[in-house]
Amino acid sequence: MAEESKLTRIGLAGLAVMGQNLALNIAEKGFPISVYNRSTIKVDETVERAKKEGDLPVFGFHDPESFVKSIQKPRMIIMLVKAGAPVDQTIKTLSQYMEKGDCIIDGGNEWYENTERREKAMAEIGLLYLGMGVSGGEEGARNGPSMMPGGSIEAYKYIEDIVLKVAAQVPDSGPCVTYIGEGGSGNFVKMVHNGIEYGDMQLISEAYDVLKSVGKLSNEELHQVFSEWNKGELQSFLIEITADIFAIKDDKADGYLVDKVLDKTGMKGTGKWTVQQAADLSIAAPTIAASLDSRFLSGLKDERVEAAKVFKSSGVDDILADQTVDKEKLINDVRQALYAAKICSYAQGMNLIRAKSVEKDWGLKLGELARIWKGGCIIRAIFLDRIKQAYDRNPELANLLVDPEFAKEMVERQSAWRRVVCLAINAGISTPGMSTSLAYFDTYRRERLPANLVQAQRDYFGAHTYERTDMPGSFHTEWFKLAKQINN
Ligand code: NBP
Repeated sequence: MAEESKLTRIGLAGLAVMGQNLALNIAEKGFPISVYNRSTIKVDETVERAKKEGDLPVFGFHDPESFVKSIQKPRMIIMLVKAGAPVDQTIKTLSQYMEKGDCIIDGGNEWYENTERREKAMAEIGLLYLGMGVSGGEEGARNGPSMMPGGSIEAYKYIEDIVLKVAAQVPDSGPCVTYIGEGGSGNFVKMVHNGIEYGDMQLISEAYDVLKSVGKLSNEELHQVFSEWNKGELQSFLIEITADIFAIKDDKADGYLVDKVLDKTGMKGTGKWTVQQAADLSIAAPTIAASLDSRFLSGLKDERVEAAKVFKSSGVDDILADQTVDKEKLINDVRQALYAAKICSYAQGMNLIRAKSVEKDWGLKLGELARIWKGGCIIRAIFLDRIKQAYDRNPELANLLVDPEFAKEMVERQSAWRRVVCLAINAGISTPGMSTSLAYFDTYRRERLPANLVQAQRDYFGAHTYERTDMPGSFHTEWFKLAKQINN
């Protein structure tokens, strides 16, 4: 491979699920690729797969030096290893053989500040750096993911022709990739994408719970309902796979597999980072936070089993049994509740991205982000086109909820949404995502909130001052003294 004519166009290090599939995708699009992994067995597996899947131009290397030297200059190397220390170790391993002007691209779910730290460190030795969030899981990586590259624009230009071809292609809106912005913006946007994904999954699971627990729908019926929903405004990857899941029979026992899956959700950290960032930036993201809390609570399986015993005799099960509902009406209501709550969740995610963009001066374009999420990624949905249009209509839109089209949709769906939340509350079924989304909507749309009282309390016990509705300035009142006079 050392001859100039035989050098590959790009390299990829880290051949687990994502790396292996992305390497094959790149090769299939006509870009010869060198591959490397710490454990060499994955290198051989990848080369073997490349042969089987059409003799793709994938060249495997067992040592980092020959891997790096097999790539044409300036060398572009994508890393897809576990975020954190493995990324630093891989950079150390590879960078010693790289030369000025070469570039490292981290395709993992990395914390954005780590990318910014590494970009600076790489610049000191003349290397370029990109943090490129990749979404779409195994299937997306192989056949077309959504990619969010941020960092060195110069480096992006070197890989632009590759990523434009490798990304998912959406008719009428193009490849699902764009240069996101400077620094760690690509990782940040990917992180919020994952936060939104948490929200979507939680809301879907609540729709399932209400339909199953209150509406008593069977798995066959749930399959039908979700398949039907996937033909309309809710059409999306997550609704599609949900419909599929309900149809899968258990291969180890009678019944459906979904009923045997333990009700305990794992997580890797991007949802938590999203909520932490929202708090840091004073952005309300209650739907995403509720999704995260639900994962925490799901993890307390043993405690929940005990709690269920404690409350069994207190009537909670009876509440459920008492419900009689019109199935068709319930299905229709839940569809609308899911859609309206989803708008709230996306509004929160988009506001978080905008707040960070302002803080970091990244100049992110929200409509363009909605465009590159239309295909390839886990949250891909027909609905994202609407979001893109909303930001195209008004790039300064304060909140998706007040876009005239979304506002109209929220109003049309609010009665159904309120019915579902009330029904769930009365049935003792928790719908934290749908309920908190409704509270977000009701809070955001109200001109006057009870925050006057909170501020009065703060001034009462802490002299924190308050503003008045009828005159400018900052005021403090001796509430305690006045109250004492009244009470005496
Ligand atoms: P994993 O996140 O499971 O990481 C496995 C890879 O990291 C292997 O190649 C492994 O090498 C390598 N690695 C580890 Br672990 N420690 C290392 C070290 N100290 N030095 C060098 N290499 C090391 O892989 P993945 O699921 O393919 O994900 C890759 C990245 O993409 C992650 O950041 C992930 O969060 C992100 N992501 C994953 C998905 C998904 O659906 N899985 C989707 C989107 C994004 P080894 O083989 O020698 O152990």
